[in-house]
Amino acid sequence: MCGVLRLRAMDNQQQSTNHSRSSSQLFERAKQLIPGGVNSPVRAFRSVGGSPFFTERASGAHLYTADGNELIDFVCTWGPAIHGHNDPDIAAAIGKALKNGTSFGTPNPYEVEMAELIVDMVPSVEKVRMCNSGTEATMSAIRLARGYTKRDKIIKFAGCYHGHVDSLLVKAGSGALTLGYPDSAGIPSSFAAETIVVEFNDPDALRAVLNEHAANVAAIIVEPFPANCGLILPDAHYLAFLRDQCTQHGIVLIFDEVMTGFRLAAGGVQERVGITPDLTALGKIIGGGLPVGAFGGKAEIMDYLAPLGPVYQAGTLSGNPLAMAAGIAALKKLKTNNPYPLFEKLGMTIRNALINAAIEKGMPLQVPQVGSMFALFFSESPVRNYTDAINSHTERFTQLFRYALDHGVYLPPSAYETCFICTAHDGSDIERAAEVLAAGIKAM
Ligand code: KE4
Repeated sequence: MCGVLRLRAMDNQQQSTNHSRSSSQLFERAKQLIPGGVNSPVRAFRSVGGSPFFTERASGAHLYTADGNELIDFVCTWGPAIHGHNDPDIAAAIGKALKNGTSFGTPNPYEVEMAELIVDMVPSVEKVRMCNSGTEATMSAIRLARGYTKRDKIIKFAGCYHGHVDSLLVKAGSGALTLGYPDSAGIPSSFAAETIVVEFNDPDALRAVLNEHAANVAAIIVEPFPANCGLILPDAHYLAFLRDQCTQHGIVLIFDEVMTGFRLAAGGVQERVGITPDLTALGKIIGGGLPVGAFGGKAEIMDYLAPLGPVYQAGTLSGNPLAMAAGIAALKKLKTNNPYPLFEKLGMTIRNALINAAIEKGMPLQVPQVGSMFALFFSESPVRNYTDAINSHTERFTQLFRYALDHGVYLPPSAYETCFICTAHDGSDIERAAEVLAAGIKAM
């Protein structure tokens, strides 16, 4: 029997003794002041029902809620907490930097060290520009590709989410798909007209588009392992196919590794599969939990950026010393500890528990898993693209989400997200979570 974790039944209505306000009280106040009561839509629990819990603090792989509940967390703040929450080395780095001030608005030594780390770790990156979110990173990479090629169109893949960039919120995944509007309102049709959407893992579909539009396509942007409509694994050679097509047509290949960067390998997917994009968008882990994004790649392209070149991009807090210090500590820890073999082991533990439980139950379940990322599709066959994903039994995911939460395990509150494992899950947490998720499937 694994170590019993002190868990309390999940009850948002429960007023815990040592908390001045419950999640439901906080949510009522929030809804008066913040649209939907949240600062990012996917947090609203809209697709899984009920109201979101509020987290008061986090440590390791655990969240501690305003209702006095303790949860094993598989969202990991949507990816950044790869070392677990409130990592002592990252906290110490922030504390040390804080003594020197919070923001200078001038170049600072931290930015140089961060740039050196990224160039050292990410194979395709010769030069890099820091920004403040994944959205800024992909938005800037698209603008740079258009400025460099002097072409207007971009190609993205159905279900991929690249942040809330106007030109990329077209058949997008993550919260947009979760809430049912993958094509957001407020985007002029003239903008959307410049974005061509193709089904992932379908070479013929891309060839057909390129036959007609290649000469006017600036960039193909792709999550190399799409993880915003659940987790979709690329067919063998598909990423190499994208690379070849971009090379052949002079199109900039952008890997959006905001989620997979530093997670699936120190150098992200591009190190794992040996494919070299022209530009890479980064975020999440790179900030150690503070707001950071970055984009980088071939120096020849990056030098089109102001102040060297004609493509403008800027940010008041870009390269902020606190965020840089946190990110440097996070990246250095990955280089030192090399947690990737551990992630493969922990990921397989969870996957095997889920698959075995589903077989015992006689319930069709797909669990795509790569390293510290996994997702659940209640589907009779493997999910290879957006269409497969939206045709899976998402209501069964919701059932499992609720069971897991009631038993102290927090999965992402949407079937169109991916679960994350951190180093702090090792040991009793992964065993307990595997036990709970297997029981949840059997209880369906
Ligand atoms: P941010 O602007 O949220 O930092 O990054 C946007 C982004 C870009 N590219 C990829 C591949 C991403 O997954 C994201 C953001 N991921 C979502 C979760 N699927 C963030 C969670 C949220 O929107 O609240």
